[in-house]
Amino acid sequence: MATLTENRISPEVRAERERFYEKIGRDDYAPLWEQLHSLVTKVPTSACRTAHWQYATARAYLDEAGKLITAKEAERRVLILENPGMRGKAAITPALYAGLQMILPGEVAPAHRHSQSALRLILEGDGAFTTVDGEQSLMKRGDFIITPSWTWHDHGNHTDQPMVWLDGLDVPMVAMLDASFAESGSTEAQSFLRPPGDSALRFGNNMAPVDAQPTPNRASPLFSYAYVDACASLAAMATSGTPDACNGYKLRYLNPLTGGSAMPTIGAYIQQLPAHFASAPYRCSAGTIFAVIEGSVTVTTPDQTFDAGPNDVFVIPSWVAHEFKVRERTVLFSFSDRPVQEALGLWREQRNAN
Ligand code: GTQ
Repeated sequence: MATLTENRISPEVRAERERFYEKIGRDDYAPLWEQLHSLVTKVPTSACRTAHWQYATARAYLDEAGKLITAKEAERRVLILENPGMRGKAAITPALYAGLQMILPGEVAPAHRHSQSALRLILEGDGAFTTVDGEQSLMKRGDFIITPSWTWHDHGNHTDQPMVWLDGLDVPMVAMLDASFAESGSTEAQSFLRPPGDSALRFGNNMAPVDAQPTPNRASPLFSYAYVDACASLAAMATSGTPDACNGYKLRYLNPLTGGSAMPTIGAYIQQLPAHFASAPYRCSAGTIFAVIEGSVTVTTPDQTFDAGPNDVFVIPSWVAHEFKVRERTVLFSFSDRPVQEALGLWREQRNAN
């Protein structure tokens, strides 16, 4: 990058500096002053762009993928949602990965575990299952399900309908830290160690076993957060309260043992925008992935406006101001790296941002 002084220096000095850079470059040094301001930027400036994936298109591609490869052969039959500004990186924001996964009737996605944390937001289907560390959960549309770091997980579908969900993982973050570990299970499906619903009964009733401590992976002991429960909470907020000017009625999914996010690296949220709601412009430093569960929303940023309907996914990069407008009551799920930024003292937001 050109420095401010560049125009004022003589060609001789310029050439001498270039020779110096080349010489030190051979010994793996580089001059900071040539790139200081592109490293330490005044505001976030990654290549990440606002982008929108329509479900109708995604669903047709998933159908095609379903004919080309089985879930078992693929291990995970997923179409990665690649940010158009960061193609080839398997990233939807610099820190996070998103994909759409499909399991057809009778299929199995075999057991494995990895240091990456994963979340699922169920988009389509009713009654396929995921098993996490020996506990099976049935999945319904709108449910939020977690696969914390280093937990065994396999997915399967004994229903007669395809099952599709949005995957969110901290893949780019773990790659940046060079902390990826993974292994395959010895069997396709795990054996059950606990009955279905066990974790919800132990930890989901505003109680916890008396000596329960946060686990080393700092993830919630609840694996599944049912959409009906989230809807009931949102409805209560909407019945007796005013919506937040930027967020409407917004809840975060939490780890009952810590009060923190359900997983340490990814925060997940659900919000209801009441009929005719128009949000105040808002931005924050956590690039955020949204999925529309109910209704539809017109999203406006300084560069673009688009409409997102049921099961559509869109991403708002760090520090991009955005406004939501809805006609009917709309429910949005979202996830971001906010808990990481908060833990490190980096997270910022600006309300009424222009
Ligand atoms: O379901 O385990 O989208 O391991 C990417 C990696 C899903 C999964 C993804 C994975 C999974």
